[in-house]
Amino acid sequence: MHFFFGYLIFVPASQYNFQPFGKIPALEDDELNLTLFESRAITKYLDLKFRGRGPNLTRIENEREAALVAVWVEVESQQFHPPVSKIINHFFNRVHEVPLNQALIDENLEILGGVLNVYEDRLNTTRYLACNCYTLADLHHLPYMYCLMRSPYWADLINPRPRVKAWWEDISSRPAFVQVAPGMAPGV
Ligand SMILES: N[C@@H](CCC(=O)N[C@@H](CS)C(=O)NCC(=O)O)C(=O)O
Repeated sequence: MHFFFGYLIFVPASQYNFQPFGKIPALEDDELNLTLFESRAITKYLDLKFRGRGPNLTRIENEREAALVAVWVEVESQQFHPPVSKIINHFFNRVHEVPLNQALIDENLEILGGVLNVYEDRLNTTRYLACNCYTLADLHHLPYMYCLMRSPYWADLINPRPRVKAWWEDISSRPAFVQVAPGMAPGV
């Protein structure tokens, strides 16, 4: 199995042919002669492939929980990802000397604050976003949350929301994430 994940600032993903849109990540599974792209589809596949060998991240055996995982996976993709990616990607573009657009950052910080208010309420009823178990819905937040938390300004979005903060501390201290995190983001 090969996992392709480049370092964007130095090597544009479009220089590779890992996936048809010239982006990363992509995954090749030789065993099944299968090439996958779209990160959320890849994580779902890995959960299926390694079923029984780690935590069950889709809660597939439990109809109710599996349905809630699907909901909160969508929430990450449709509500959290658009504003947070605009902020973080703008920062990365600045490495290429794109001038700072403070209005864009402020506008998206406000949208993101609204999303995190919903999370704060949700985490009052369940330990994790979908249910009381860690699932893909939580895992999908790790990369961009990690970038946010490395900035003293953007971490202020998380710290005043006690349940979101506790959730972040929980999911980011899982051994698998602790292992990969240091390679994830250049100094934000
Ligand atoms: N929806 C896709 C997004 C893929 C994507 O935009 N990847 C970014 C990195 S997070 C990328 O390859 N950027 C490099 C580029 O656009 O050249 C996924 O989740 O895999």
